[in-house]
Amino acid sequence: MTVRVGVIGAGMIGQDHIRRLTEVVTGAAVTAVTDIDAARAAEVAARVGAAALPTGADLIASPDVDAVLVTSWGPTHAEHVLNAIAAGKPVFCEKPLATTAEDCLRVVDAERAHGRRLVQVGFMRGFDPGYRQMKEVIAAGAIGTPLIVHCAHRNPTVPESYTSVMAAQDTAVHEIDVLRWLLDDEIVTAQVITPRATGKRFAHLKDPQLMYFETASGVRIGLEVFVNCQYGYDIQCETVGEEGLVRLPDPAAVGVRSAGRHGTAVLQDWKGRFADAFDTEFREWINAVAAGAEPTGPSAWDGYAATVITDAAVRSLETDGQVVTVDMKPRPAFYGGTA
Ligand code: NAD
Ligand code: ISE
Repeated sequence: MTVRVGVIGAGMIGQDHIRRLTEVVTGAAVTAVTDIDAARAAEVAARVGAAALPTGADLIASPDVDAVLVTSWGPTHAEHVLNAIAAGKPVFCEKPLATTAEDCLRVVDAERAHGRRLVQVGFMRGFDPGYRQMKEVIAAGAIGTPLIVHCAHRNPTVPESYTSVMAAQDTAVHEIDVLRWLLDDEIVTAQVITPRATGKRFAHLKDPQLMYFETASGVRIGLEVFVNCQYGYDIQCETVGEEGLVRLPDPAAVGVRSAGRHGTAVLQDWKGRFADAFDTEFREWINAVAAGAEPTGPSAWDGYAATVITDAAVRSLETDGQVVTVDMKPRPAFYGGTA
C-alpha cells in the first residue's frame, strides 16, 4: 500500500521532507501540499505531481490524503494537529508540537479521546545511529548507572531573527527530548547561565548559554548551547556512569593529510548531520502508517514534556539563572505512565 501524504508548510524542512518521502522512502507519495504562500505551494506541489490546496483544513479533509505532515511555523502546529486527530488521520508534526503547554495538552486530550495514538512529533535524534547505540549501551548496563551527561549543541551562526529564548525553545529542545529517551528518566529542574557573550553575534542575543538539568533519579546534565561558534555544526554527548562512559561518535568522514596537517571536515548544518536520522524517522513512520499501526516515535506526551521543560529553561534565563522546577502533569497511562 502506498501512503498518500499531505504536507502543510512547504518551507525549508517541508521541502526536504517532501524530497525524502518521494525519493528516499519507499511506500509513500506526496499527493497534496498547502502553504499560506500559495505560489510556493503550487511550485512545490508541481515538482512532485501533487495537488496544491488552499488551506490546511482542505488538505486534511481531502480523500486523497491518508496521513498528514505538518511543517508550517510552530505557532500553527496545534491547529493542524487537532484537525488531523478530528479527521482520524495519522499526523507527523515537526517540532514543536505546540508553542504553549496548554496547546500541547489540548492535543494530548484530543488524542486520548480518540483512543489510539495518531501523533508523532519530529524529534529525530532518537533515530540517529549514534544515539541508538548509546541507548543500547546504557540499557545493557555496560557503563553502570548513569550519573552525569555532558553535551554541546553548536551551530556555526544564526540569523538576526533568532532570539535568546530560542536557545532553549528551538535548539536545546533536541537534547531535552533525546536525553529523556536516552536515560528513560524525567527532567525535573532547569537552570540557564550566561557566560561572557561572544562578539560574533547579533547584539540582542545571549550566546553562548550554559544549561543545567536534573532528572528525577538525580542525573545531572550540563549542556552548552553556542549558536555562533563559527566553525561548524557540532553535536557532542557523553554519558558518564558508575562503571564507564559512552560518547556519541562524530559522523564518519575521511581523514585528509595535506600541507603538513591531518584533519577531517566538520559538517555545517543539521540537515547533513542528521540526514540518516531523518530518513530512518520517515521510513519507520510510513511503515507504521502503512501497517495501520500506532507510531513508535516521540509522542504527543513527549511534545508536551519538551515544551514544559523548555518553559522552565526560559524562566531561568529570564530570572538570571535561578533553578526552576519543571511544572509537568503526571504522565497518563495512555502514554506509558501511571496517571
Ligand atoms: P520555514 O519558514 O522555512 O517554512 C515554514 C513554511 O510554513 C513557510 O513556507 C510558511 O509560509 C508556511 N506556513 C506558515 N504557516 C502556515 C499555515 N498555517 N499553513 C500552511 N503553511 C504555513 O520554516 P522551517 O525552517 O521549514 O521550519 C518549519 C518547522 O520545522 C518549525 O516548526 C521548525 O522548528 C521545524 N524544524 C525542525 C528541525 C529539526 O531539526 N527537526 C529543523 C528545522 C526546522
Ligand atoms: C533548528 O531549528 C534545529 O532544529 C536544529 O536542529 C538546531 O541545531 C538549530 O539550533 C535550530 O535553530
